[in-house]
Amino acid sequence: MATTQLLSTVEHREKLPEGYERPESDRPRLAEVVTDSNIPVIDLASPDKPRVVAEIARACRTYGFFQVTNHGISEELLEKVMAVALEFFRLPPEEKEKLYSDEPSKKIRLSTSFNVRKETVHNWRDYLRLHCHPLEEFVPEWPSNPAQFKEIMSTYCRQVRQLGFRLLGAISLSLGLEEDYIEKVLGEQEQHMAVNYYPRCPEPDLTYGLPKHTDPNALTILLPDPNVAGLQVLRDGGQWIAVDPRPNALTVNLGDQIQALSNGAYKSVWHRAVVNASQERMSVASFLCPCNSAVISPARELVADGDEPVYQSYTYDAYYKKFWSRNLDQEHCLELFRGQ
Ligand SMILES: O=C(O)CCC(=O)C(=O)O
Repeated sequence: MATTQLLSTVEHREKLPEGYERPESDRPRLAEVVTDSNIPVIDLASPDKPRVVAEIARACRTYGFFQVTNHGISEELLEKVMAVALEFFRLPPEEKEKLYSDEPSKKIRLSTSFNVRKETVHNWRDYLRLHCHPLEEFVPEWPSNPAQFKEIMSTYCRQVRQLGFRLLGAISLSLGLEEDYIEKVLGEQEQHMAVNYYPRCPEPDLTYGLPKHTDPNALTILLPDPNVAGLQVLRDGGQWIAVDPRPNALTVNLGDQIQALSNGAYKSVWHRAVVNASQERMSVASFLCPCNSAVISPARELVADGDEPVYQSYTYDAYYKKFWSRNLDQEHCLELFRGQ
């Protein structure tokens, strides 16, 4: 595919180009979405640690999503990350072409939509996908334009990884497990980043930035655009709710692997990104992923005596391959790993 298919290289003013319009039955119905101010906001600097763990437990059971404040990553760094990411997408087309690929297994690539080789309808998103761990191995291949990109993004990656480990510890405790339980199971965790750019869209009612999906990894930490909402989360009962970005907060969601490890107690929730006609939007998603050989199965302590675990044991490698062999918005990938 030629780079001209990157959305960020052309201004689309009047109509969606061919291939982006969803059928009537699969549109975002933006007028029906509500903004829910109840999405939990958890202050990680609170001295009352048991309370933080209890709040995490409640957020994971009911929403699968929460926002964290006082997370230890400075406002200044968050601003720099957003600014340098935007600068990247503003580079001239010939500069972006150097990094373009639609091969999902490529560890550093600029791409568009989700999986253009498989999907039948495209999504209104360009994204830069970066593998981030070990940093020394991958940073040399990251974009060297803008000049500050590598330094700012690698500083952010290191800090977000530490935050992720803290959260995984709190999530383990909130399940009644040892604090290091999840970290031990996941092994030497991989870390990936998706720097998402959603240009202004002429017909936002007809398409998605990203259609509904769950994340295949363990934990996702999202730096949302502070000025433009676009992330929406599905509640039980089928209501889509818009997450209102809070200044300096990071949005956390559980991936499929935490749902499996928790024996289904915690949910990897469907979410999607919608676009709008008046403003471009960015987000930077950091994914903590089990190492490929990690064996994922429900924690024994969470399977009641006499019950069978909800999910089979599998390696993360097998799960990840299955996830990428499908379309993003098919049934929950974890359903394919249910116990017999
Ligand atoms: O842009 C967003 O708010 C959501 C991004 C997302 O879900 C993803 O990158 O997987």
